[in-house]
Amino acid sequence: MLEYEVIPGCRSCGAAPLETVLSMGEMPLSDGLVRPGGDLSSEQMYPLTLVRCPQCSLVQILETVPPETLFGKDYPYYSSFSDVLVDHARRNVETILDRYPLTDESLVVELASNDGYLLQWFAKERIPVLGIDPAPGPARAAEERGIPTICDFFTPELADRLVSEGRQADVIVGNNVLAHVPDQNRFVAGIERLLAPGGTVVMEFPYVRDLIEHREFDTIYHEHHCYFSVTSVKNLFARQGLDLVRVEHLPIHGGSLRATFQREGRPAPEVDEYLRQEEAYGLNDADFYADFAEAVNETRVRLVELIDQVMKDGSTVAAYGAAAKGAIMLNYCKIGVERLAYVVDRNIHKQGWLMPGVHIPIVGPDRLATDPPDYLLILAWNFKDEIMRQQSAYSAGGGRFVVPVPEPVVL
Ligand code: JHZ
Repeated sequence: MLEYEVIPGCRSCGAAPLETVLSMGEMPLSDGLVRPGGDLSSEQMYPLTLVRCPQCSLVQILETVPPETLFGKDYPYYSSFSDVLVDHARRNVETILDRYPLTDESLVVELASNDGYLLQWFAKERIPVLGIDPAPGPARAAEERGIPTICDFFTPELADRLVSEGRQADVIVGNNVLAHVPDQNRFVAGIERLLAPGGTVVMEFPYVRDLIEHREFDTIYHEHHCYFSVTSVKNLFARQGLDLVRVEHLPIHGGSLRATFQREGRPAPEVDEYLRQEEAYGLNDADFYADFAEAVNETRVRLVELIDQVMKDGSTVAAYGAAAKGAIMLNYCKIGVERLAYVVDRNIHKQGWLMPGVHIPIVGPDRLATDPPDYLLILAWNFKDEIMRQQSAYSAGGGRFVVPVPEPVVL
């Protein structure tokens, strides 16, 4: 198997050449945690280049690492370790149930259902569910909480198999999965085939406008092949006969869009409003992305300066959140064991491992009580409020939090 491929043209419309927005050099896989005691020198690094399509304006990365490498047996991301995310999923389900009548004869299918953190809320209402997720650990965790799960990648062929078994979906949910797919058109074609007549598709994904405006460069990694706007996602689904009927802008994960699609759907007024705004704002023009590389570099320099300054004054620093974005932040800024003592994470599947590339040990939150640093860099800044609430004892003891983006600040 090739280690990675470089796409010849746009992942959505096929146009070439693509325009470079940010070259991030060589990065490790953001969820490729390293086993301590292993051969650290054999860790694979991959180029990472953010580009945009001048034709359809889709922002994407050039490099495709095979999905089997990205979401293999040690994939460590389990959604249920954030209370805010689980609650967000519960409210998402409530909204879907308010808008679309479902019964015990309906079927809700979730693509990238992870550990069942979202489908559990449908199941509680006795609505039949099916999860699909290629990562064995999270899929097993979902099964253990009673969520039937197919541990596989979602493809048009899998959709056909489910349809032939009489399992068409009345609602298809896909949160933070669209970007993870290298071939978007095939994936959406599969969604269209699986959808029952009159069915609805509800997708959530990070909004590229927030990424650029808030310098969320650490959310650029090999798992995220694409960075969508309303315009680009509308075009992608329209190609497969699915109309964008609703758009919501949500704060989760640093700013996400929830987009709803139906066959021959009638768009709510806000859809046109979002499209108009994106056009007026220049989101589809090269200029919008022109200063991003410089802005990102500024954040990187300031963060390293801030850490070096407090260390010079004799303070110690550790980090919170062995997130995928954390791996990119540390590697892009070259912040390693010489600066950070450890990275805390609640996820027991990450504890005991080392951060990709920089090999900083991941430990449980107890460490903050026994060996508190003077400064705690919140790598999972998207959950900073939840984390600071949980760690009120740390701050009461004099510990300070550092948030890295959009610009590093001490709170
Ligand atoms: P978190 C994930 O990215 C994975 P990551 C994925 N690649 C994706 O697309 C995006 O989300 C959208 C921990 N934590 O969610 C849990 C605590 O320890 O920001 C996680 O390891 N205590 C599919 O990995 C990490 O922080 C806490 O109180 O960048 C957060 O990772 C909380 C709230 C979190 O995403």
